[in-house]
Amino acid sequence: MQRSINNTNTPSIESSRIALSIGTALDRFIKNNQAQFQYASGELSQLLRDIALASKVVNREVNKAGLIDMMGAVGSQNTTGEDQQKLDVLANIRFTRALAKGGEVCALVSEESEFFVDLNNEGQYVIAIDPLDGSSNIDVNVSIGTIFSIYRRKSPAGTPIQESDILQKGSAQVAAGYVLYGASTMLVYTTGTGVNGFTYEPSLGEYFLSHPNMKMPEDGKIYSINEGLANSFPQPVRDYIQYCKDKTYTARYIGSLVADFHRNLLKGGVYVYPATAKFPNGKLRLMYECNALAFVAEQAGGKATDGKGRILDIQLNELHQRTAFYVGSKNMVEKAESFG
Ligand code: AFP
Repeated sequence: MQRSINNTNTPSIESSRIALSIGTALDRFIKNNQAQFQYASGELSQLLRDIALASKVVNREVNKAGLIDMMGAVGSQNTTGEDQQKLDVLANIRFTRALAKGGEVCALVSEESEFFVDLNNEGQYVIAIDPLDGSSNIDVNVSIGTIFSIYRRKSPAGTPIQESDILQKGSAQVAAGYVLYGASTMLVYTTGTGVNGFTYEPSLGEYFLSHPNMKMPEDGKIYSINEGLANSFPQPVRDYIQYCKDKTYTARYIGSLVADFHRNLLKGGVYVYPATAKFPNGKLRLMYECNALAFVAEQAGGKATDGKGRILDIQLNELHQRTAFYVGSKNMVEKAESFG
């Protein structure tokens, strides 16, 4: 006689200790939540899958970066006679290729390219990406990341891409997120209905939901700022640093935006990159660094400003526009801003 798996005499599969649940895979999560998208056509889902796939390839390259260096420095040739690429160039190629193949993207803006890349006029989405942020940290084996923003184009599909499709405010993002290549690799993203984090399981080659519905603590005790540049910060920022010291806050600065942001998202803290003498408008790029993290921060209950106003409301005038960036726990960002 067949027995039901719910039979009370049989230990349920869910509670079995010999087969612990591995959780929800990214693919399934995307599919289950597809109906929440404003445009539930499946195209955005495919796009997120393409990003995840490219990130797995980049993760593989990042993991063996040390090995590649041992085999030949940048500028040399590999065994097949091809020029060896710097990892950030390689990451750019991986993401561009994955996004071009899918056909959902009409234009791609990347930190690695001066102009936008015209992909497929039929595509409904514009992507802004920093394929490998913090790449100066690669040589020393410190965490780095990929940051991405996804916009819906304004002009009709099938027509040539317009400037207004690309230069949209951050508030128009339909999805955004980042991949952190760290002690473990994580994909964190939002489609405007909260933030979810997935951890990569290398032996299965899949991301699994590990951080559902992430919330940034409203307060924190970590401040992340390149204090070595303090002499060239505006006085209010220097005053704020002094305030943090008076409060005996903890200083944590990796110099890898994704890693610094991710830590503060989990633990509570503030990241500040203000205007400096060298970068009077701030160093970080609005379109493919700040907008995405600002969207994630807000969706997790945090805050992101340029010291004066909301990052997501800044009008974009050029692809590689820079901005000052204050992001993190709501109360800490507000306190930093209150210094003027
Ligand atoms: P790289 O990609 O050139 O390493 O730049 C990284 C970055 O844009 C961001 O990840 C860091 O938070 C920031 O620069 C660090 O800048 P400083 O070295 O000026 O502090």
